Amino acid sequence: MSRESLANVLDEIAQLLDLKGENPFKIRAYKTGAETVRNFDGDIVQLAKDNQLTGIKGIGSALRDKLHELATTGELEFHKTLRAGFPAGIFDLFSLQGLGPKKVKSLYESLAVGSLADLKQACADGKVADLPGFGAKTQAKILDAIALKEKFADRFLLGAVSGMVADMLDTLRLHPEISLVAVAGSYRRAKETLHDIDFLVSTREPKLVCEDFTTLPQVDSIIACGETKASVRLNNGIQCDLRAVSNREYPFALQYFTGSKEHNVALRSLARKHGLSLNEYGFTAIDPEANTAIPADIHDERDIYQHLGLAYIEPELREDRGEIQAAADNQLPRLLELSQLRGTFHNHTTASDGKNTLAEMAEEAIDLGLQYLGIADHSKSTVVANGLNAERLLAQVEEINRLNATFDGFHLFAGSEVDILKDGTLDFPDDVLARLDYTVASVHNVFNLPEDEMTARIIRAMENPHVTMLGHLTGRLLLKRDGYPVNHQKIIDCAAETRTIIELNCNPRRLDMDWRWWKLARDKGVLCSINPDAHSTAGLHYLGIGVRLARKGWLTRDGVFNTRNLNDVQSFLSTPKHQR
Ligand code: DGT
Ligand code: CA
Ligand code: ZN
Repeated sequence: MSRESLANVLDEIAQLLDLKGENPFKIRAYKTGAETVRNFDGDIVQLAKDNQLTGIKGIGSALRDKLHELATTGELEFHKTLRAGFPAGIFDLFSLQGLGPKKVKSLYESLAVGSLADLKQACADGKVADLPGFGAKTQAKILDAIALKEKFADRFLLGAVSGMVADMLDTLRLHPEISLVAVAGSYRRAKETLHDIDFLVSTREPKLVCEDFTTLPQVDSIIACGETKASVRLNNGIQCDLRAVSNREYPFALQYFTGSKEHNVALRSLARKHGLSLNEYGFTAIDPEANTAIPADIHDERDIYQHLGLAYIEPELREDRGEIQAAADNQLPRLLELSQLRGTFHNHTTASDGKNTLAEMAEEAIDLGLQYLGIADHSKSTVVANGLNAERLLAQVEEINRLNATFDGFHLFAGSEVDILKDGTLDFPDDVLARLDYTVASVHNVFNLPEDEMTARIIRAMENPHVTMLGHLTGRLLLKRDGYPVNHQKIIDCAAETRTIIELNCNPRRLDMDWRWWKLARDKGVLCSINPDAHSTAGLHYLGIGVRLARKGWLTRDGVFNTRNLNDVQSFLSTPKHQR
């Protein structure tokens, strides 16, 4: 059992107890237990196996025994019994945006709604609107949430699968019959969400490799297993294909299965101009009579592009958005790399809704090799995240000053993630913001404005001389909710004019501003800051996925503010905004 599955069982118990109307303290104990398991600094699974959980804050004696049972047997009798009391489909209801346990409970008790299909039918019949505490508006919202869930069905977050993919790659590399291995498809192109994962290997024993692939520990069930291809479903639900080819075919297969489809279509039409047809097996002459030279020396993807007169195109750029012309003109950008980041902004601590202290966050940033870390806890209007008022914020600035005196070659920047209020004013007055090193301004409420009002609201915030950067532009939560409508073009123009940096929020659920806009922003001279929006030390590691999406947006070192070294950042921040 993994740490995550232990925590998930505890969360599920909390939900089930809630449905049963159990004592809130008992429910809270399971929720806290799940959190504790997720964030415990150490091998909690092993400790549970060894029955060594005594004395861990957040895990009482009842949970201790249950975790021991779970870790040793993979099951929990108490959980199974609870679950058996409800229809299996009820858990899908909890994942609907805006549907809490109270509402699920009343839907279940009053209307016997036990699945998404039941709920959809009950809404269609107008029964949900008649329930006390619901009404027509809530019913409409539930229908929207179901539609959203259906729209996102079978898609997964890039950030949620990357750890698993890396583990599988490591295992495949060790296989004695596999010489080359890669993940192709949307994963390799760093699409923010994926439908499936496409593994590619080269081998002389394709059938054997396909069979062995289906026995990887991450595999839940086998969909198909043939001579050169296998399809499986992994434990987390995502489908995963393996194609086995020869060494000679490998570069062609890698290029083909990396896609995108649109990129490949454009590349094939270029090949045709050279008299060649290109597919996953190789180049062939279109006209066998025409004496077309077939390249014999293709060893990797680079050779394929080169033969067509193109510079190598990084996978992230292969979306048919101008990369082929740029490669022909030798005008491709030299893409950003993780190692080029020198620090980062927009990070939370225990002062608001973060899980780690200032000192712990700083220590992690130092371990990551960064020269500086920007702190930006929530401001007072974001009450749910324990936002800071001016007094607490200024006390934090003092604490940051004290800590800074203890560092050598590392610096904390004192900032705030200040709320952009409904009218575009900020949650702190200018004289408070003036005491900070920098400010991230973000929208956290009143999402339902029309596009022009939302755009004007954000523009007003950007015009504030103290607003250094704009946080998560659209507020989207990938596979959960779409962003609020906002005019990107106008925001980018305003950012260029007011010298406001735009954040690329690296949280795998956000990745906001979207990669499709960065090329335009860069061309207009707008700087990007790659910000993890970390709510824990682990959250700082989101920088890696942020960099992949920045690359997808054609960003280079020059276009990214936090590639600058500490001195340059300090002098930038101390220069008045309009002179930057
Ligand atoms: P996904 O899986 O929806 O997140 O996106 P992809 O791009 O990974 O799509 P997938 O898995 O269907 O196929 C992987 C690559 O294989 C795709 O990017 C291009 C290539 N490919 C697959 N089927 C076709 C096809 O019918 N025509 C062309 N031209 N290319 C294809
Ligand atoms: Ca795919
Ligand atoms: Zn935020």
